[in-house]
Amino acid sequence: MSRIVTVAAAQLGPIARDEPRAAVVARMIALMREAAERSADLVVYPELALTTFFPRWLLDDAEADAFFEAEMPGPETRPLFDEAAALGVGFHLGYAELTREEGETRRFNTAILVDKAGAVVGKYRKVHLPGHAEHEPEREFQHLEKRYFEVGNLGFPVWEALGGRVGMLICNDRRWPEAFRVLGLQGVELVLIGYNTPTLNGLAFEPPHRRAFHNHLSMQAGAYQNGAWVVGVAKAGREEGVDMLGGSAIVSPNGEIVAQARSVDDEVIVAACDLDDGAFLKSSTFNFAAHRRTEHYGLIVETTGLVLPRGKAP
Ligand code: ING
Repeated sequence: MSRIVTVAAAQLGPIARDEPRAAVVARMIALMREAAERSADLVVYPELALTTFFPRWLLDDAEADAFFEAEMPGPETRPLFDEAAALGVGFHLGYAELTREEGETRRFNTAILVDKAGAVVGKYRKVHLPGHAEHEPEREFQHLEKRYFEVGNLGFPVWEALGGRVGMLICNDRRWPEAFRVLGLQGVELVLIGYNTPTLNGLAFEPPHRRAFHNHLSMQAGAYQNGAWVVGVAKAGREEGVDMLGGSAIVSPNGEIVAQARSVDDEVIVAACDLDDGAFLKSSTFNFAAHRRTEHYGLIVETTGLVLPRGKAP
């Protein structure tokens, strides 16, 4: 039996700081139409897909809030939802979420999953926020996600959608095996990940080829070790003077890259993903019930970071 979901990774090239949302949405709709022509059931967009990667600058509150969405869909994103419903495709969208919860204004780096009928079926808020909260003048460019976003408060959910079990991570989350494993323990079959990854480290030299390697290494390992498809989608290219990594990829449950973007511009790659492809791995090599031994993983002592055999707490 097979459960094919045809997935399109809709990579975006650079978005200028002053590029209107409407212009970006028009680019996204063009990619969605191409994906639909190629029989896609689902279109996956990058992290913070509607704007430039604004955490690269120190901004005042008003400047920063201009990059957030106070409603989703809002007037400027409604055309994307309408187009998706008209084409009969689902989509994933990363964006900066401004919301009110318990009387407080909250700001998150968020991703939503929208089904073929245009309903938001899932929301995830980025947990692993890289970078720093205060301006660091020694950096070539800033990475102020800890300044502009709160740590996500929705956990790592998995939803029944598109005929399978779908989860989402955002960018830096993919570097943390625990994030994939929490999804894996819920039987995830398809993990959607948007990313904005500078090709260079703002602080110290790191060869660009290594950034590209770590990007795919993280996603291929996450896919294989949890027997799930992983779709990683970049905001790529030279964006406001900073080179952003491309390399959008669709990775099979065996960790093989089955489709990869070649450009650092707007580009659609497509793969027919059989959600049953991970079943053998989940029943054998990564049969968690049969092989995982959590009782032997020891006690992680948060303060020291030491992993101690049970019963030997300091
Ligand atoms: N960007 C980068 C990412 O995790 C980064 C930041 C790059 C951290 C390389 C560590 C090493 O891909 C975002 N937005 O998380």
